[in-house]
Amino acid sequence: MAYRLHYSPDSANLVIHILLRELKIDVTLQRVDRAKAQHHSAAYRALNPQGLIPVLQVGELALFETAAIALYLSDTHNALFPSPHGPSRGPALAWLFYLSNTVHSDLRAQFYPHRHVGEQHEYIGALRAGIRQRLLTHFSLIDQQLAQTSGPFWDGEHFGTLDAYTAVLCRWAMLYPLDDDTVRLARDELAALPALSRLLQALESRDSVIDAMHAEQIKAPFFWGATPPDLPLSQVTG
Ligand SMILES: N[C@@H](CCC(=O)N[C@@H](CS)C(=O)NCC(=O)O)C(=O)O
Repeated sequence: MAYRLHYSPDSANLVIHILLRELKIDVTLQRVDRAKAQHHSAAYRALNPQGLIPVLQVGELALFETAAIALYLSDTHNALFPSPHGPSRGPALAWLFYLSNTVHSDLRAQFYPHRHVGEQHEYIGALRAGIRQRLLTHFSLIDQQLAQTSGPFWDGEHFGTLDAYTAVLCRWAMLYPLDDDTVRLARDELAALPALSRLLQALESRDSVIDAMHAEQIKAPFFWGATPPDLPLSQVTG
């Protein structure tokens, strides 16, 4: 089966990219040039009608939505996520949906606030301050959940989909938006969450993470003290 990942460095594809490397799947990387708005082209919208990155093509299939792609990969490879009939499947699904439709969605609103309130700056400031608080609550909740495992991962000693997704969301929350340093989460705010910190530390030196980050022109450190990919700002997420 041929795999093709439509990606832009440090966009949501990073989660999928880590999982593909973890599963040792050969993938063709198809760069989407955000500066040229290639993701808004008719050709790209034929793959993802929302015009969002990423898309993973698997043979004739064009898959979009990060969590859905991750789950598809896990289910088709029987790895990185609890199997459909296992006892931990239900809770893992709940947290996957939470990462996707709450944490990731809040980050999207943080990066693109004008899409919610227009260009009126007084509203943007209030919206972003509110989202910042929400993000702290989300990561604190995740930390409490992670603290109940033997760690460092969501499934104790076994790395999986939830780990890659959580870590990438933490990276973005501390690094973006580049244009407003009052809304980014401070390193110390996440470092105060011990179980989450343990997860980020474990992923910093994991081969699949290092390989995916390097392929997306991202240099270490990837989480604490992270820097954006070495690209013109118009091509960088957030
Ligand atoms: N819900 C989507 C969100 C994907 C997303 O936010 N993609 C960003 C890049 S990180 C994007 O395409 N941004 C361009 C835009 O919103 O116009 C998913 O999970 O795949």
